[in-house]
Amino acid sequence: REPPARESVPQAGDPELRLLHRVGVVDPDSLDDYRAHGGYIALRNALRAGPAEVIKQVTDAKLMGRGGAAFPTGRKWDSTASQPVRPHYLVCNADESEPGTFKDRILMEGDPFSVIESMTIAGFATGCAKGYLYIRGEYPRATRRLANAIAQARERGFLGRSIMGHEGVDFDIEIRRGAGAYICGEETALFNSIEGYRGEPRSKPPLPVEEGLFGKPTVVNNVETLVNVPLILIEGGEAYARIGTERSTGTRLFCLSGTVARPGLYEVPFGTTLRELLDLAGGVPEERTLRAVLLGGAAGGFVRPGELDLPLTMEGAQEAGTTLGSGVVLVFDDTVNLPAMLLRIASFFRDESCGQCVPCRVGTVRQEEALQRMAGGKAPPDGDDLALLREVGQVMRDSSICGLGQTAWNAVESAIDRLGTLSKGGPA
Ligand code: L3W
Ligand code: SF4
Repeated sequence: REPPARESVPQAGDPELRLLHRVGVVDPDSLDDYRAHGGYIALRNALRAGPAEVIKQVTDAKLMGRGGAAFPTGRKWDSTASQPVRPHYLVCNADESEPGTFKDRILMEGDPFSVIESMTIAGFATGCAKGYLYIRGEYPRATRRLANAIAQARERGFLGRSIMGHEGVDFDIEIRRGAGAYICGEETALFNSIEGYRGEPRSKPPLPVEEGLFGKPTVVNNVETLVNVPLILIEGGEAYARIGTERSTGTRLFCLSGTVARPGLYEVPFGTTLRELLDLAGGVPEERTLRAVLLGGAAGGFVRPGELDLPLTMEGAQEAGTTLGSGVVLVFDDTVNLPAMLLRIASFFRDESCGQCVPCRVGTVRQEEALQRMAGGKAPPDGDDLALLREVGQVMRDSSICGLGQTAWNAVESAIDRLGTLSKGGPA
């Protein structure tokens, strides 16, 4: 399906905005104002429909996770709902730490009640008695607004016992703050953090839907994923699925930064091309020349200037050898020192590795060292260090416990293979 063409920059209150339609419009501290802007209609619909129907609607909508891995939300919810072990837990992953990502912060700061309503619907559908909202410690304003939203919702009967007067429907939310570790965004490290242990990922399986937080069946969803749910409950799963493309339904938030005229957060239907998205942000300033776009963040891959007609869908990104990740779009012009930027990414992964498994603990150090030698002119860009990078990268990908180690070499590999940055002929 063709996404609708847009010529102007989306503004607060723009009817084409769906996830962001209340941001900048609603008073984020007022439950009454949230309700005046359509808040809690979706929860009412969900309570009337019942848990099985809510899961069916989310499945019909073909909603996929927005944290990076794009797992079908309906399947995840169904797997948890059907677990006989009790209690079940819901976790909203708001530990937004991927470099270049700021979409969840804007949702939480600008429309906090919608995050709380969405969690309540998810908890109801999957039989969870309690939800944890695990938020990045560096987000104090979002934390304050969410805490206020939870308190108001509890006071007015939208959280706690007998939600909206429905006897037996009990659900509450507790906020937990991270302490600056990127790895705590990995779902099982996040469980350990909530439980009071070191933030180290667990081996999977068992999957969280079977044994998650406190060893109980757990649903973990990213903030943006959850905020799609009220839309589905209001318009119906099939209608929702008509937006976007056949396999990537709905809209997606993209965080644009780097060499674009108007960096910021943009919401577009899946299937919009990268060129159209850059145009919405005013494009690359005239005096600059586009060098590459890093799509999907530090674990993603580079798109070349000749490939901008790439449709922004899960499958389109995959075909282009990258991922949409958590919606990062980093634009580089020809003045950017790409090897130095890659070294910065490598240092980030070395710093954030939890050190639990050898391939990642050692591999991220070796990767950084090789890039340091190459960027500093102490080793030729096409010498032995290139072979070392490939070998170390492959070992990390094949044998690391979690996504951090498995993807720590993605951007470097993509730069070598697609941009030739580290080999002869690449820019210094
Ligand atoms: C039920 C099954 N559930 C898998 C669940 C699993 C998890 C989700 C995806 O994330 C991404 C990466 C980066 N039945 C299931 C099942 N699940 N099989 O589905 O699982 P998985 O293992 O494919 O991925 P993951 O390790 O959870 C990796 C991205 O995360 N990333 C950074 C993200 C940062 C942000 C941010 O800052 N906001 O999101 C770093 O690697 O894109 O694709 O829930 O349990 N059979
Ligand atoms: Fe820790 Fe890295 Fe191993 Fe993940 S891959 S468990 S971050 S050492």
